[in-house]
Amino acid sequence: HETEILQSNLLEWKEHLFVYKFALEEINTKLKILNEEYQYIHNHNPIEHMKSRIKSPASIAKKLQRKGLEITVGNAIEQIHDIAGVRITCSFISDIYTMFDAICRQDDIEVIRVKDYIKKPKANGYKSLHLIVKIPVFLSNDVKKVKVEIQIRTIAMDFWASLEHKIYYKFEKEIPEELQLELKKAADAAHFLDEKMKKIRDDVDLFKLEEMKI
Ligand code: 0O2
Repeated sequence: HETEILQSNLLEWKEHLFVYKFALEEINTKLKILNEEYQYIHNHNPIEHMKSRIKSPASIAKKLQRKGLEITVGNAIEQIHDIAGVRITCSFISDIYTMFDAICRQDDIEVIRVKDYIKKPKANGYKSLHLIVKIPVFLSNDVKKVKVEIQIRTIAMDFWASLEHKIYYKFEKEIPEELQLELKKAADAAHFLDEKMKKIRDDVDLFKLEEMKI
């Protein structure tokens, strides 16, 4: 059913969705600049790697259906906030907030929503910082403010979320309680790793400082 709806309006969908690609390019450039500047000043790059994607019309239609909304371009633009998505993977938790602050300080970016699943993880253990931002895209006769979802997480959080996404996320049925518990334990283990690596980095910094004194 959803494919039929999409097929009949595919041209209209394409016309409205092409600006999201430009918005992603704008955001990617900004993030690359921030990362390189940070590397230059602090000799440390907060971004480990970055990935961006445009949601396909079929996935947008599925998400609209999941939300109980009619499959229209208007609803997609208004109600689906992650048509354009960037995932930033950072080395340390502090890098996540460094990037967050830097993004908030950019005059042409309007942060319209923040969901901090690091301070308040989801019940299954999911952690990530989610932002919805609006960024202007300058076209020949128009300026379009385009929504982009930015997910920022550490390598350990990404490891957990990527595998959990493959195994369980969007699982139609209820996950058995004992498996939910195991999943939560795995998330705790990922968090332990984040804390451990932070401690090791702090110790190395201290060590270097001591060496400089000698
Ligand atoms: P996909 O396939 O990754 O794109 P909203 O309409 O924005 O208010 P939404 O979309 O649920 O509601 O917002 P939220 O909570 O910010 O989550 C958006 C995205 O975060 C999801 O997109 C996932 O990518 C990711 N996410 C959220 N919760 C989980 C989770 O429990 N596990 C994993 N692995 N990822 C999660 P999509 O479109 O649902 O999925």
